[in-house]
Amino acid sequence: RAAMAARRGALIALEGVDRAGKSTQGRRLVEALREAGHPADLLRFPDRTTEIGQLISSYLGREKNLEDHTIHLLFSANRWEHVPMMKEKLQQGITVVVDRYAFSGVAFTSAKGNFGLDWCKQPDVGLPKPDLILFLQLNPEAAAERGNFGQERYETSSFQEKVLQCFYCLMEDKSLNWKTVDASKSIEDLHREIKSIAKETMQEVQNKPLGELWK
Ligand code: Z5A
Ligand code: MG
Repeated sequence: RAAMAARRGALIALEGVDRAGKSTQGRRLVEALREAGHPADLLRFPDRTTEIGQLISSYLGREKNLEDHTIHLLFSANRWEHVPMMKEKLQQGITVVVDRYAFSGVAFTSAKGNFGLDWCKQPDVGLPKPDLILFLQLNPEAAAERGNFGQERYETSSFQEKVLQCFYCLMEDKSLNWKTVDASKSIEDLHREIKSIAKETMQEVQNKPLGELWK
């Protein structure tokens, strides 16, 4: 009997504006999948623990100034440095949940103005393509109820509004599987919705090859 092809894990990205609940939902999703017997791992971008990540972290914390192209490329490099490990996990059947991904990369840089969308996308072309991108939609008023902005770079309402418009541009790309969810719901209700969409996606893609982003 021919061996059954190994089933791969799904790559699921969480995106959305500041305080939408990406990190909360990422943790909950991975916990729930594991409890249900599906191997799953969480990755967070930026990953501030690597050398590149430490540079990014000091930029975000305003301890360090970096030229705009430079920081864009560092965010991208911070994703690329995880690609071999991500591919290995996916091939082993582990579902990988990423808390922010290339879409944040493009949206935040292009919100600065003077950057073409194509230039912003280029460094991330060829990254593992998410099988699902969950966009956690939250209006600024609801986000404000979750506390004030932090002290990091980019954490102002005028900049976040520009970022949101850039996300909308990226969502027009129908070759990607965007799903918008209402992030104003309770943590628990949103979790249930996200878990159900994630499980559906995992089923759908388990025998399909992993794609390459924007290629
Ligand atoms: N950035 C970039 O420029 N280029 C790139 O390539 C990448 C990122 C990858 C740091 O990101 C910055 O880097 C970010 C984008 C830029 N700049 N900004 N803004 P980060 O991911 O490290 O940022 P963060 O500190 O994790 O914040 P966040 O992502 O904006 O928050 P979140 O993960 O979406 O939300 P949360 O931490 O889960 O929840 C926020 C609060 O709301 C917390 O108190 C929760 O308990 C509460 N919460 C969560 N869900 C709910 C619901 N459903 N109801 C009520 N309250 C809730
Ligand atoms: Mg977060």
